[in-house]
Amino acid sequence: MATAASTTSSNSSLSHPAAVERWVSEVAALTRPAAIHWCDGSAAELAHLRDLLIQGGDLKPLNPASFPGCDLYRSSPNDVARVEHVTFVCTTNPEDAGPNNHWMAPAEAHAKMDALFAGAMQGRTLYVVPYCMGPLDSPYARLGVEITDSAYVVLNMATMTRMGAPALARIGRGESFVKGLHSTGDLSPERRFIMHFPEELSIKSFGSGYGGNALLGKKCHALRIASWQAKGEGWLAEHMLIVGLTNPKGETHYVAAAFPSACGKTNLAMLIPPKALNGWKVTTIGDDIAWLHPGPDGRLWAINPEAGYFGVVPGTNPKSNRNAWDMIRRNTLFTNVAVTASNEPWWEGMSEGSPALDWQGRPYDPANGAAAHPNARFTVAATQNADYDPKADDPRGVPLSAILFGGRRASLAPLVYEAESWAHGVLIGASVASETTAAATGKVGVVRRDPMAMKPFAGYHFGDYWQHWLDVGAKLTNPPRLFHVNWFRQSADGRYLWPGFGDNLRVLEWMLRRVTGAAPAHATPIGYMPAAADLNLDGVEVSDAALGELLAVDRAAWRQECRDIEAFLGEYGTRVPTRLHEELARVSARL
Ligand code: SAT
Ligand code: MN
Repeated sequence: MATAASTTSSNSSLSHPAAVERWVSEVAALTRPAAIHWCDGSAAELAHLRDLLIQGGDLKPLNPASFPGCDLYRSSPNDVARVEHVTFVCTTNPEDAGPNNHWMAPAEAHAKMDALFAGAMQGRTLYVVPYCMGPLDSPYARLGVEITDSAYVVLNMATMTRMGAPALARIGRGESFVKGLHSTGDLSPERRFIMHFPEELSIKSFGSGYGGNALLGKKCHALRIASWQAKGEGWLAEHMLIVGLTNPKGETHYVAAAFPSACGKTNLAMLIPPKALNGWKVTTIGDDIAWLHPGPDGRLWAINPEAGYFGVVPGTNPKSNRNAWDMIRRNTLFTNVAVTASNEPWWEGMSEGSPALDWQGRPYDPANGAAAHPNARFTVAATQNADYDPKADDPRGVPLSAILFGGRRASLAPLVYEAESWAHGVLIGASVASETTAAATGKVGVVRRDPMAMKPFAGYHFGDYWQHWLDVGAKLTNPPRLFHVNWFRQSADGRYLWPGFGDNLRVLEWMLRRVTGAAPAHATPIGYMPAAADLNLDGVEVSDAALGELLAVDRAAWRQECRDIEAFLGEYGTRVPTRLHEELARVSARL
């Protein structure tokens, strides 16, 4: 083997499963690192990596008095979001990737990537990062190993996953694992590709150090590869938060919700009840990804495969998300925020302080745009959330009472409506549309279809994916109810019609009364809806006119929407289940 790499002595006691060892040797021969480090996930190891990054100037400790244990990392300015245009699903049959993915033949993709990886780690350390997605003792958890040359990625993976020796031990007991190979390369956008090989359970990512491009356990494994695995194994890997809602009588229901990136999943997962509903308690299971399994009891059970939050920072303040605000004041890794003169992190939407340096480290000048990047992020352990739900560590997960779909839509979509059936709900999920956000490169604010908020993340053909949703539903004798919500409805002059944030609990409260059979609703052509009087609106300022708009179905606009949905489904051809066309025809006929 043509490598001078050696394992560091600090962790040579780890026993290395042969399959991992073999793959690491192959990768080392190709990438030629100066050293190999097998991560055990210990506190000492993470402290050492942090010191290394600080010494190298990549990580800047923030004010230790007000933000103890917090650091700032600045990305390369051209590397601040996911890059969907160079993200590929590489299946033997191009049809399997579907029109929703970019496709490349596996052999061609491997050749392209291996050419980029050749010699890419010279002078660098190759980190072997074993991780477990989901509780370590859960039968629903899945294993992975990421090889990366970025210590920043290792620190993020240590927070976002169950990383280290116990995960490697599970692999050592013979469980299969996803192989994720990552190098930051030279960060040039022309040499940046994110390739998925679902048939081989492997990922190759080159040229980016950012978020979903580089923390391979997250979108690449837990959504794109896992959705493919889930299809074969009868479960669902979804882009959903999971939240526990306990009413004043002490009854708890769990709800999952799919919204596109940067549409408030973290805020909903950490909702603080408004005063009028202060007998309620909201607890967080997860804020981004849910793995859903039909249980022996006919219910749908959810685990959060992640162990931390990689949340959008701008807009976080005590009013929008008190828990997040408190949670990110210690032991938090900030990426691309601004800093104040007293070396505290600063971002737009923060009600105090002012920026001295912007996210690129330049003296702040409003002429350069926002001080913090709009997609600036915090990485923090989920257990730091004051309302962390210990059931997030339950190997069985939690049973779901409801699933919400939603997006950011200034017009058309009402505040809330309920599907008539599972199949109707699958149509509603498949038709989700939202205005684009800063989480991905490209123009912001354009409405695009984002089925189940999975457009960038479904690892296979959407037609097959919708059929799989119908198949999973058929196995559930006690399925969660399916709803659509829109917190982002605006008036003609551009004001939000609904206060959102904590007040969204008023809508959730109605849903849970639907689940228990206690709440009234009326049938509309698009589904069941509440009247204003069916919602608890104590102590909230929403005018009758606004409520009228929020709870109305504009039939002419919805007839056009149905034509748009029909055209959209048409883009997916014959793999779209007939049942979805039938459900759409029923809605159209009622309109
Ligand atoms: O994809 S990221 O992990 O960078 C964040 C997101 O889009 O949810
Ligand atoms: Mn997300």
